[in-house]
Amino acid sequence: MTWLLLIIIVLAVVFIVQIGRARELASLVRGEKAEEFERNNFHAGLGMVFMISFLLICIVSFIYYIPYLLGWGPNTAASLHGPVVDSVFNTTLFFTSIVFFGCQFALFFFAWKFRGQKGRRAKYWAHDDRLELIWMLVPAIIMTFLVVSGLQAWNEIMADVTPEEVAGEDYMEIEATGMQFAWLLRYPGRDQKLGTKHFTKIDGTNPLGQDWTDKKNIDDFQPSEIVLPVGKKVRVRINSRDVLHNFYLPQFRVKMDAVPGMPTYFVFTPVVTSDSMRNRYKGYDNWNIPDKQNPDKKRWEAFEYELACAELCGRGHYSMRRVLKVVTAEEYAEWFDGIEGTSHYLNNVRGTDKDPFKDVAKGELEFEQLLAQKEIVKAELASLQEAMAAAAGESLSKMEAAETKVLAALKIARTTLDVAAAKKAAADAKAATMSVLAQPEPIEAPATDSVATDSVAEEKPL
Ligand SMILES: [Cu+2]
Repeated sequence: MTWLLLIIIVLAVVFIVQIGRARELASLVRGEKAEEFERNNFHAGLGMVFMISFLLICIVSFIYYIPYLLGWGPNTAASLHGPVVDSVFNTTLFFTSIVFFGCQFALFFFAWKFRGQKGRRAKYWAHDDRLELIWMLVPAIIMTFLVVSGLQAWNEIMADVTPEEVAGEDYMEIEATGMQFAWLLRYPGRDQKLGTKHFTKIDGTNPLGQDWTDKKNIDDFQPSEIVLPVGKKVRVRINSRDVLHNFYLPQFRVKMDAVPGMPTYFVFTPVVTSDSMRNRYKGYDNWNIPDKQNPDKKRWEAFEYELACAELCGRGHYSMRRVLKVVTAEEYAEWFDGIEGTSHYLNNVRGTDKDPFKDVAKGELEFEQLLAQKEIVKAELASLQEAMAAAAGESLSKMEAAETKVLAALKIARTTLDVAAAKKAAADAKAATMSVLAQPEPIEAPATDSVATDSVAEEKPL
């Protein structure tokens, strides 16, 4: 049955083709061009219809996708240099759009206008100096403008930090190392200095090849996500352990290859916190649908900035994703406080055969002492706050004054590299809490009626 159908179809096709040929021959014999001219009219008209609908689809789809396009709708840049990148893109888009629409129009319009018609003959034109001048000069001027403004933007965006700028004060430095298939992140710790490393030192417990004899490595930690304080300039050192990867932060317009054996960098300043970005997306329909990974939440609620790999680096390329959070300076200090104790050295190397400071008793290393002093200040703060929650009235203001002192001590304990300063801060914190807690002053009862009657009622039996 199938065979029979197939044969019928083949025969039908052959039949149609033969008829077409016969008609062509017939019209040739009769010398009639009329039919050809009619076909020309029809096809030229179809071309015009196609052009108009194609250009309309281009415009409509552009408008439809605006909420998804970087640089448009809610996706304006979240970094300081981002608007420069966007403006270069948009300027280029402006000129290429003119060329695109002009070319498409000319292509179909000329095919229609100069279609073969009865009595029309082609005109021979050797060349036209004026025309050639125009089509050489106009693109040359536009290209020069695009290249020069692009170069200016490039120099502005790719500028490194200057030697006068101090790490930790004017900017912070972090490190991202690409490998198949993950990003290894490293923060410099409270000394703000990334320790040295060498690829020959890479092993099971030392994924980055850090040199443990370098004390700058002791407080370096490796978080699973990037957290950055808003408004702070960040310099990212970008490395690769194996093949080409690419450090890509789309919302920040940051994109740089990670090249094995050749460190690269990118300096940028995040200016929109994750929370503000979520608020921005809240107003858009395409962000108000359930999130794919987290169906209980809307897309805008589940939004996090992401670090992606933008270099097709192998089978697991898609999994090279890390969350990036931009937070306020206070939130950053809290996060840093909680995570600095996860120092890779302290948790994986300290006390093992690979530890060059094995002989130093545990707890005696400078960094360990600093962490311990910080814990003392935090404990003082906790007890003070606990007492404040219970107290009321006049003593509260005294406690608040003490709290301010302890918070100042905490700031020192969190950031200092000086054990003596940390010890002094801890002592100050202790003294401040003691002054309030050790000799509890008569806490005046709040002047509410119920409490007043209660105390009177209690006193009566005595
Ligand atoms: Cu990759």
